[in-house]
Amino acid sequence: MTSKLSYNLVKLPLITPFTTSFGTQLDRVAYVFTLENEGITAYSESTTDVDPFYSYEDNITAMHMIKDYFSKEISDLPTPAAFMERVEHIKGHNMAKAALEMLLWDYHSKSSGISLHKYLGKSKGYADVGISIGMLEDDKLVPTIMNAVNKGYKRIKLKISRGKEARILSAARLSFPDIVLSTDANCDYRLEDLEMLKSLDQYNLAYLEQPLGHDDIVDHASLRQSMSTPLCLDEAITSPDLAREAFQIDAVDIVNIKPGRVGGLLNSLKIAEIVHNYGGHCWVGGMLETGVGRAFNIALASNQLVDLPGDTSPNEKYFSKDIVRNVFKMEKGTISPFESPGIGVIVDTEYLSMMSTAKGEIPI
Ligand code: OSB
Ligand code: MG
Repeated sequence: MTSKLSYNLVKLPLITPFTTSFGTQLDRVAYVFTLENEGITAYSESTTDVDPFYSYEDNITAMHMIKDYFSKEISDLPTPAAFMERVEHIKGHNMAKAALEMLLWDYHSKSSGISLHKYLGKSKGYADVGISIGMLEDDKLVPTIMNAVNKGYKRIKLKISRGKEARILSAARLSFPDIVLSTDANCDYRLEDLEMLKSLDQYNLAYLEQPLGHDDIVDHASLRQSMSTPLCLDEAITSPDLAREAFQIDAVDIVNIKPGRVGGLLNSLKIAEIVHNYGGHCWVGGMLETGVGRAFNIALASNQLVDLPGDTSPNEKYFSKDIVRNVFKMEKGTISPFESPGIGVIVDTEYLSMMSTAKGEIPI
């Protein structure tokens, strides 16, 4: 077969710097992969970033794993399930695996002539949308929330960090007593901060996202017992097994599913199923993806098992110009996935090339 795998490392400036407890991001720097075979062009995006601050993976580790281990497993264009079986013995590196797994999903749904959300099955045909708002200067917080509420977002999530939580959440609640509000600590607390974390119950949050360690579920189980606010896990759920274990030990109410973090869409669907079977809830998160990664997230978020609004804002929240020609529009707090085959995005190859700091081919 004459398939070709290539990559672009794009650097797109964010409209607003994005500050979490682990740092401030000014640009989205992402590997975009292209797979060409017999007239079909498939795309994917690695959710890794320059720094290993959200998880241990970064762009360089992802490229190493893809070049040295994973790319050779896609030359015969296996199904995503077959690919995942072949790489199962390679530990971790879920974001790198996911980049190729999702490339195969786009390829196979395109070669079947079916849109990805339908190809995945059980689609509602739309995704409910919330917004993730990074930490801002005090005077910008309330206007930013106001703007998001006016745009119709169905849930507002505010990033917090140790020591800043009360200022941020009390300011938000004072101005917006009734909005659906959640907060994300990105692992900034420890169980010793129990009193501070318990004090968050007063803000009537839809949930508290990932307060404790990135690889912890046991302390989260203790914390959950002491709080009335539902607990959502993000970083800590890196596999279907960990999702099951977290529910088994009562460590979680809600899972933020990110296909990159869990090794792709197949594992994402498995996790959604597990969450559902345990009576939990889930939503699809994001990693500030370009229009390519965003299209996968929105297709997944359209699944019937995804029952809460996710962090899948329209492209315009992130970039003044995206690398795709067709951007998502939000209407009444929902976004519809594209109906053309695969992820359905039309990549602006000229702009992609212009914004690339590196590009190349990976022999397969
Ligand atoms: O924890 O959900 C997170 C962005 C980068 C890294 C981690 C997270 C996030 C977000 C933004 O919250 C989600 C998005 O809008 O893509
Ligand atoms: Mg999170």
